[in-house]
Amino acid sequence: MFRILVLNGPNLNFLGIREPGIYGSESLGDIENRLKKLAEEDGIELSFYQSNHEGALIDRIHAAYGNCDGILINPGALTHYSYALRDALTSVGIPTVEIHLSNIHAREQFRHHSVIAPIAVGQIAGFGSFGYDMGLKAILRHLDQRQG
Ligand code: CA2
Repeated sequence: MFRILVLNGPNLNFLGIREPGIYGSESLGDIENRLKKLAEEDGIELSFYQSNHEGALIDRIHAAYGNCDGILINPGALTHYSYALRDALTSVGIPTVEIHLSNIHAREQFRHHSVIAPIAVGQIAGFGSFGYDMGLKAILRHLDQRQG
């Protein structure tokens, strides 16, 4: 059974409360509940963590070392500048899929670049909360293929 950690970064606790036009009307709790159902169908063990603090996210990534097979992460704005978050993901060596609700490439210039993308298995952006469902499928496919 694969163990997957779903991480969400700064401000994503505000999902469903403000800016539904950009980020949708579902709360983070709604998304997590849907993922739990999907995971049950696929026999996956999911853990969830959201923080507005870079260091707390890094600590959670370190804690995943040795007891987690894959990570789904929406790093929020840390995507665009946090080498510390990127280094944490590289340190633990856990395959990671990067997720964004919005199409970061169609927004302000500063959102076009991700420092996480080069060390991720792949990036999903622009499909709203469905991106998390896609990310779960994608990480499972990746882990299955690796297991051979
Ligand atoms: O599109 C995404 O998922 C982002 O990671 C969201 C981040 C943004 O900084 C990235 O460039 C793209 C922002 C998350 C803010 O979430 C809010 C949710 C509801 C209301 C206000 C902010």
